[in-house]
This record gives sequence, structure tokens and C-alpha cells, in this order.
Amino acid sequence: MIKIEQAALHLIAMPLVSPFETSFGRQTVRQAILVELRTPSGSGWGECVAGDAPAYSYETTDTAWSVLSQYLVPAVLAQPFDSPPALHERWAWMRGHNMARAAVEQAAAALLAADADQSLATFLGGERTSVPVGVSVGIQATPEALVDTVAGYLAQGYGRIKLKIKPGKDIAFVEAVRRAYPAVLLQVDANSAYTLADSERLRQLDDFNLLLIEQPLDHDDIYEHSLLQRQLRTPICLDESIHTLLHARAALALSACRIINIKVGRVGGLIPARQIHDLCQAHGVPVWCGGMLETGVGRAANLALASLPNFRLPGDISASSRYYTADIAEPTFSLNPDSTISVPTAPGLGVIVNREALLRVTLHSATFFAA
Ligand code: NPQ
Ligand code: MG
Repeated sequence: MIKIEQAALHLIAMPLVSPFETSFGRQTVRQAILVELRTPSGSGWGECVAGDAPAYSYETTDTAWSVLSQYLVPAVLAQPFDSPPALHERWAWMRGHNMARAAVEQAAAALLAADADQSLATFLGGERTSVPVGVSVGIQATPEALVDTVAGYLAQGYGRIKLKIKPGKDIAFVEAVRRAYPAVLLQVDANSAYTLADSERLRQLDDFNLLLIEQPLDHDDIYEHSLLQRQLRTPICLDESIHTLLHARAALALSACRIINIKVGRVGGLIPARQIHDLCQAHGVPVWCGGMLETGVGRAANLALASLPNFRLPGDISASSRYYTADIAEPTFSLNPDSTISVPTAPGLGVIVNREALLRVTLHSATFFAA
């Protein structure tokens, strides 16, 4: 049993090393909320990946702060718990706000793992000691600029490239990268920028030997992806559309995709993420770990999750330096020569939050006490 004596929320703003542009906008600063659960033996940390604006998802740092402080933190402070599922039961009545839930669950899981003297990866049943990773490359002004940017990441050792695309910033851009690098593992992510009326255009992507096309159609649609998948040779991978185990089941039943991107925040925690992983594994459908420009806290949790066996494609888990010059957790993550990142082995999350570094990026904090 673990009893939380205090909890703290930290709203942070981290400057990105370079602007990150997707079909829904351009980001220069990453806001996030860190959840800290305090016990006499130390703190457990979780990261809420909601952004400052409701673009990728309806959740924002404001909605998450509200739900965390009014419902989730009080639930975790109310009484001791002995497992993540026991916590999930306390907020099972709640609709949505998966990113807020996930942050608390992650912090609790880190504490439970540390209490069991296990790494978070081992606690979750993970097997790998390092995880294949790739880099997600934002939309660039021209195909030439994109090829240059990709060249830089390849030189750093990334073995898998994901290109963000949108209508008009797609075929010529993907073609240029494929021509420059005929053998690189390549995939694209549209973040819902297309409709079924674009299927002719999307079919042209079949020529570039892509690993997958991520979330081409509407963020909350599964059915139309099933219609599109029938017209494409390239596997569709769903991201934004999958928030629950039931969504994953529907997507598999409809053959709406052949691959699923799992993000801890989007699906409400590590345990729901593992359930979707297990379901896909039983159906022979590979999954991979998505990324949300996490700090070292969320990155460590992603690595633990991605050590599970059915994470069979490289994750969007780049080195810390791809996004931040000064991360708030130590050690930071670096790329191994084989385009993997090592899974933390220390008990719990495996990274330590640097308080001074945290304070430098903190906009606002609040502390909560058990009754
Ligand atoms: C994706 N991530 O796979 C997301 C999208 C994304 C690494 O491509 C602020 C908040 C900025 C959420 C940028 C990657 C974001 C964000 C991109 C989500 O679709
Ligand atoms: Mg995506």
C-alpha cells in the first residue's frame, strides 16, 4: 500500500530547440503539467501531455489543471492504493480527460515500481533493454529544406524518419526525401488534414514504400479510415481516433488500420496503454509508441511502455536534445548508434527531476494535502 501525503502540480513552459509545425499549427514553446505525488520515501512524477491549445486534442493545460485539482488529485490523496488499476477504479465514473488521468497514474505507477524495487519497465512486464526509435520531422517550407532537415537527423543516427504532411505539403515533399534516401525507414503523419475526397492524392503515397500513413482522416472517425484503408496498399496507422480499448477493438473489427500508435496520455495511462497493446498483439497488429514532445519525465515512461513485446515499430521517442536544450530530469536520453534509446533500469521511473531546472521553467505550482 502506498499513501500519498502531498501532491503538487507544476505548470511548465519549455522552449523548443526549433519550431515544430504540424497540420494543426506551429509550436515554439511546449507547455505541460508535471504531477508530483509525495510520500515519506520520495516523489513519484507523471507528465500531462495536453498542450496549451485544444489542437491535437480537446484537452489543454487549463482543462487538465482543472480536472487534476478538482477530481484526480483528491482521488489519489483520499486513501492508500496498491496498484494502478485500483486508482483507475476511483475515476472510472469520469468521462474523458485521458491526459489528466494518465499523468496521475504514471506518477503512482512510478512510486509502486520503486516500492517493489523494480524499474517501471519491469513493473509493466516490459522485456527489452533498449527501444528502436525515430524522429518526427515538422512541416518545412520546401522539399529541399525538408531533405536538408532529414539529412541532419540521419547524420545524428536516427534510423526512422516520420514526416508531417498536409494537403499541398505532401507528395513532392515525400518524393524528395524518398529520392534522396531510397532505403530509409519512412512514414508520414497527417494529423487529420485530409478527407475521403482526397483519396486519389493519398493513393499516390503508395509509391514511396512508406511504413505507414498516420491519421489521414478525421480525428474522431474510424469508419471512413476503414473505407480509405481498402483503397491503399500502405498500412494506415490510427493515432487521434483511439482513446480507449473499445476504440481499438472497433478499429480492428472494421479493418480501419493495420497498425496503432499508442500514446500514454491519449489513452488515459500506462495500464490502458498495455491493454490496447495486448489486444493488438492478440490480433497480430503491431503497435508503436507515439510522442508528445515530452520532457524527461514523460519520455522515461514512454521508454518503459515501449519495452513491451508488441511495440514492433520504432517509437516517436527521440533523444531529449531533439526538443530541449535544458531538460528538467536527469539523466537525459541520448540516441545509441543503432537508433535505439536505452530503457531506464533504476527502480521507479529511472529519472530524477532537477528542482532548480524545474523552477526555471515553472509558470505556476500548487500543493495539495491529504485530509
Ligand atoms: C503526433 N507528435 O504524433 C504528435 C503530434 C503533436 C511527435 O509528431 C504540443 C502539443 C505540440 C501536442 C506537436 C509528434 C504537439 C502536440 C505534435 C502533438 O501526432
Ligand atoms: Mg500522430
